[in-house]
Amino acid sequence: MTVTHARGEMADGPVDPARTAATAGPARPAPEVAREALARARDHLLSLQDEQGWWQGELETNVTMDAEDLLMREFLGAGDAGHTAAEARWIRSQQRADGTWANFYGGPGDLSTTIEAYVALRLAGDEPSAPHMARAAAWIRAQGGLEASRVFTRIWMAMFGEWPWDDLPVIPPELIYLPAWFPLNIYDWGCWARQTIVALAIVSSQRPVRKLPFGVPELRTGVTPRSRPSDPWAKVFDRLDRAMHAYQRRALIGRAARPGRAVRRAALRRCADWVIARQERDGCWGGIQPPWVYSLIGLNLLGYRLDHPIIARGLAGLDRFTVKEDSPEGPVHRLEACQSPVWDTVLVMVGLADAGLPADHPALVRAAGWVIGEEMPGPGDWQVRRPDLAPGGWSFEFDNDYYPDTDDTAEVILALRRVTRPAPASARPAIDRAVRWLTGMQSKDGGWGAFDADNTREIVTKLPFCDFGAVIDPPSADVTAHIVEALAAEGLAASKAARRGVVWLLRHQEPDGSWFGRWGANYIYGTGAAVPALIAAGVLPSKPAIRRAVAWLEAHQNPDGGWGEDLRSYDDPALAGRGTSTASQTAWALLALLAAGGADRAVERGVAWLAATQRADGSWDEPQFTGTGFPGDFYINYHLYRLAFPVSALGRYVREAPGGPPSSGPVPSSGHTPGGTR
Ligand code: R04
Repeated sequence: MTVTHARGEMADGPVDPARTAATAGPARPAPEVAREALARARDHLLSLQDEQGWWQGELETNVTMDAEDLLMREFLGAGDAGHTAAEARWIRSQQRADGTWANFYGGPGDLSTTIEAYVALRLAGDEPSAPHMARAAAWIRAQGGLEASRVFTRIWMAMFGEWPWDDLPVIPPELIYLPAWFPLNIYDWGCWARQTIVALAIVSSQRPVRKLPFGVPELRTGVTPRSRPSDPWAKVFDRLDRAMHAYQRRALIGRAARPGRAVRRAALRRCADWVIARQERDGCWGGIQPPWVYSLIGLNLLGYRLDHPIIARGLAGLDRFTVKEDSPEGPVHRLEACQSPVWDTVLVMVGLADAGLPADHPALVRAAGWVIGEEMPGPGDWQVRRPDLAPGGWSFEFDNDYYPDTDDTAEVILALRRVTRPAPASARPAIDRAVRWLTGMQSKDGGWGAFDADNTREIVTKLPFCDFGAVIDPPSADVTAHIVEALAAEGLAASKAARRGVVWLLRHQEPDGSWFGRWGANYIYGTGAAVPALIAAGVLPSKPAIRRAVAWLEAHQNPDGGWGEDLRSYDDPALAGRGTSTASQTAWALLALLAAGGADRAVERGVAWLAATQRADGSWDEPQFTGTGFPGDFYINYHLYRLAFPVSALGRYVREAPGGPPSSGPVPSSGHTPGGTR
């Protein structure tokens, strides 16, 4: 790893690593404390850059990733004793005293996660009589058992003969034939759900059963809790599902020649071709674990053996998503649900530029060169809704070429703009393509979804197999804000697209003055995105919408000076804006307050919290998850959030504080106002 510390260009010179931030003491003037904290964090970030120019923090989620990896390997016969033991060590290490596993740090036990972890540990050899297993099983039964778990968990159990396929919703492969204008066609699904459902349609149509060497009757209660759906559409689909079961029995199952079989066979071929066409260079599907795992299983069931290049590449790719560590008990493996190099790199670039790194700093130039090489040339699934739009965007991961997203693309624009001297020759045309693509991806209502335009058909959410996670990709405040901010930075605040985005944001402000956070936790993330964007787009700081947002942030500042928001706020409105202070959430609140102005005391207390809680190495501890995959169901701890966002916030603070910008002396200015947001 080459670390590009250009010492002469650093604002405050080297930092004594032995000196902890806490010794700075509260009596020191805030700007000076902030400058020191910023220098430490900036240097730490610089030390983490890969030689190729990118940054990537671990993307931590929950043990269903590891459990399903073990289950998949058992199903495919692709297990390896050492890997199994290492992954089981990780799963065991995450169990809590009450026997449960949670979906996020400090969260409540989750039934489906605990069931999957339990079965995976049994696969690894843990006996049901072991105290940690007995505790888990007792808790599972008390929560309603396997019968009360999500559809995905029961599909896994059906694959091992521990749950009847007849008691699962049918996912008909014939869905692939529905034209893109017809309700419930696969392009009505969010792209992550689309890829998962097509693969699962293959799997569930085969109704495979590969027996485990043991049973798990201890996880059953014998009571089926499924109450009749109350929503009228859910009722319709419930009846349709029963009809589908009857059709499958009569038209498809059994040895005699049956009507429908030829159609089914053709549908499966078409699903398989659709899946195969979307495998990435690195062997993944969509850069995320669920479609990856189910695509491998589905294709295997259709006859693709483990040594077929598609399957072999898929399994090898999973290995590159496995974090490997040593422990006193032996190696520990855990699987990342996804990797975030593009997202992390551009957030860090913005942070470092905010911290005063000059626009021609080697770290930024190298990062920009790498980012430009990651532009997606097309084609992609987004073209189904925008067939006439030219490609030009970025995705989140190393390899996810069919699914560029608008959120990453907006942040890429904001990052590349901060690297101007010497401008990589290809930056300008890439930024121009990105602006055109983003403009074309705007949804009808003026907002932006993450991966698709107008992906808003609510009816999809009523299907019986959609009991987990978001399944559509409608416009959200955080994504819309990032795009408005990027358009404004490009001088396009007066464009029709940006103005409609601003109107969308103003219309979607919550009654209490905050904005909802779809991809980050939660109202602090949404508000931290919306306020800087609105100010950048020319909304006056004195406008009521901005003052109400500032008042909301001030009212939710913790007594310690930081901000935090528990992920349970997605389900419990009383927890909106409330929770233990974290570095990333404190930074989001500060970014909004700094953009809006007029909250000096709150800003100083927030900055003091960041300085006082900083580690000696310049980073922050942040076990709390502040990233959102699916509100209510799936959460992410992005390990670089704790650094990238505080560096932005401290950098923008220092730039305006008495004593001037963070970089002094012969450092060329970036040519932009702080953060590009003023
Ligand atoms: C931070 C916002 C950036 N921007 C792009 C988002 C990229 C990551 O999106 C996803 C990540 C995911 N993980 N796991 C899933 C997932 C989906 C995403 C997932 C998918 C299906 C099922 C369970 C989990 F869209 Br079922 C890490 C917005």
